Amino acid sequence: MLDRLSAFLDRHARVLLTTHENPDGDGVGAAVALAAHLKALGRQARIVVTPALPENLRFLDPEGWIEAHDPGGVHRDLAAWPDAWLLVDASEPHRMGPLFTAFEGTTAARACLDHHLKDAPQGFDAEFTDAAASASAELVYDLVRPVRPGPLPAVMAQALYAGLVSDTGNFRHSNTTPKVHRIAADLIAQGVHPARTFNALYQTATPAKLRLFGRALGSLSLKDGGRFAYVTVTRADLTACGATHEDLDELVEEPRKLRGVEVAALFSETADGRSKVSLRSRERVDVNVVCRRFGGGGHRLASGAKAAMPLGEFVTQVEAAVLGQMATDLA
Ligand SMILES: [Mn+2]
Repeated sequence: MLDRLSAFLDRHARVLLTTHENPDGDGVGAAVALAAHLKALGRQARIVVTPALPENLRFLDPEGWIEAHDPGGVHRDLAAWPDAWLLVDASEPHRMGPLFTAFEGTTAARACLDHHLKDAPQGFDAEFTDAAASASAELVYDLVRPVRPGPLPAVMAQALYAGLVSDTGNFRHSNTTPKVHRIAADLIAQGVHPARTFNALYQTATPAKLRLFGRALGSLSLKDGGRFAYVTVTRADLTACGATHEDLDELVEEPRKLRGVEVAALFSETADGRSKVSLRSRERVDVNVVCRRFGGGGHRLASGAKAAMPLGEFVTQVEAAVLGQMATDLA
């Protein structure tokens, strides 16, 4: 797969890298590392994200490579720029959000690089996926490291490390393999600071975020004898706390902390009025199956979905699906 990816990148002089809407540390980290690699080879690489890069990921872009998608302005003709358009850390074109329109209109070769579990990706000319990888950053590392045996550029090492940290939940999730630790060890030996990375990624809460967490924890619901736990956040909650949707990050980890919980969920209302769920499974329940039923997906132990229905109705439907899946998987 990586040989195919390498050949694909070799065939295209101008590579546009994008990731899923609301970029995370892995999508951004993998894209930055790959851009650093391509630029060092003398290729043209751009990274466009939507919406803008979150505050806590800015340290991954010290060179200012990342462009916030501006469809009415500088990116009006974005579709015409690339020879290849590579979606990083997702394998469903619509997950690009507003960037999808340009993606649809480009004559560039369209490809994806991803580690999420999905059916065969649709809508691409080439796909580079490996569900066994912990993170997209792991795939980029595997692509880059053999051809760069010496010291890695600092930007690249930092970006790859942040990607691993993000998708393994600080080396806590079940995708934390011996290989992940070996890669991390290599990157730390290159000069990456684990504590500084953790502080930059996660120790960034605002008072509004803590107030929102307090309010959300007050909504805690327990079902099935405490095996399913969830919290709910409405747009009114966000407003009351002066919080933003970015402040919901990591909130789903709170109900997951409960002893005896098999599945934890965060239900929220999106800015465009849809309902959203983030599901986390302790180990045995496949929440990817649940989310796919609602048009979403992700991994077996971490998935999400959105639906155009009122939050209360969505909670009822997802709860029924989760309890059904738990009955199957915990039998
Ligand atoms: Mn990822």
